Amino acid sequence: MARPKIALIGAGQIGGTLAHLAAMKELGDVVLFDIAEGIPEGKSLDIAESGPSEGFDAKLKGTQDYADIAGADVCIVTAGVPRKPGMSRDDLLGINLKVMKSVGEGIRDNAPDAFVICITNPLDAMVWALQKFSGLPANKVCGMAGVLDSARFRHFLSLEFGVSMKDVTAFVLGGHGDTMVPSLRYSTVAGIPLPDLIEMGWTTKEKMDAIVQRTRDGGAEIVGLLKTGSAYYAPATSAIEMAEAYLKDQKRVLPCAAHCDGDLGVKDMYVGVPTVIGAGGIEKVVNIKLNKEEQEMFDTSVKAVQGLVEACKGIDSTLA
Ligand code: A3D
Repeated sequence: MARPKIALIGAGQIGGTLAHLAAMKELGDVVLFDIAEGIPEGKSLDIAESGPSEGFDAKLKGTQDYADIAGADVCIVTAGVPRKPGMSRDDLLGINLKVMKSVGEGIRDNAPDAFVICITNPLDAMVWALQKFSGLPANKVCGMAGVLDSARFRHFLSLEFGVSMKDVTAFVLGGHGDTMVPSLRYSTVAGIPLPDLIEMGWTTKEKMDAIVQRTRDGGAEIVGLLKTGSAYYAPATSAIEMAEAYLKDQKRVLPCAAHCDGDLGVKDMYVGVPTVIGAGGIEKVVNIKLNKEEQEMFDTSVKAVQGLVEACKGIDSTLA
């Protein structure tokens, strides 16, 4: 049986890291596509040359030709520009929308059966536009943000509690932006919800609130430190977790930007919700119950995404 084919559209910081991870985990053969000549070819060759030491079997190819992604099982999209210090994700909308158009058409024409994971920001609006431009079924197109946001939340919680990250679960809902909704109630240490841990005196509400804020600002914290771009190791790892769930039909329950059509009260929009990812793509959106405070925060976040979607329609009339 042939190895699965993984197409990475965008060979920048995240794209290169994705290629390295996909090869090391032997998820399949990798095609790295970018408009920048030499970059995908150079990164592919460099990673392939790490194969003998690492001991993986995977072919890598760099290209500027969409024909090379033909028949891909998974496409992970990072094409576009990242933000610089002082920029919000939303500042990227106009330029990255144009990129989504060409990428969506490239996927439509060459890899229409792929499971597509978008990472390009502003995430929720870009994945919405990418699905429209590609015309792929909505359950086969999703966005990576929730896995990363909840990984950041889990990391900060494990530091606060002094316990293994493996025993911390965390839940983040809503759009990938300043309005994201990290949920204390649905986040646990070994199954014990955070509000119970506050009651037990293991931490305080103030400390939890500070961690929630640090999670919301997680991307900006790294942009501020790097100065020349945004995070790439953890974003790549998060998308690989989603790709692996699809390729191995793992039925993982992961938060991601999924198409909601009535789910959690959201109509025809992509927003961060808990999902089940397996061989059918986004097999299910988990319609969790929110309390009043969470619902208000979620609604604010959905409204922010809605504003960006409307802005996309204003820029490209084919989306209206
Ligand atoms: P970067 O290293 O600049 O790579 C982007 C690549 O896209 C570059 O190599 C470009 O040449 C290429 N590119 C530009 N236009 C096209 C095109 N039309 N077709 C194909 N390739 C093109 O950025 P990065 O890898 O650091 O980040 C990529 C995107 O991910 C940015 O939009 C970031 O904002 C976003 N990002 C999202 C998250 C989420 O959690 C959602 C986290 C981190 C970064």
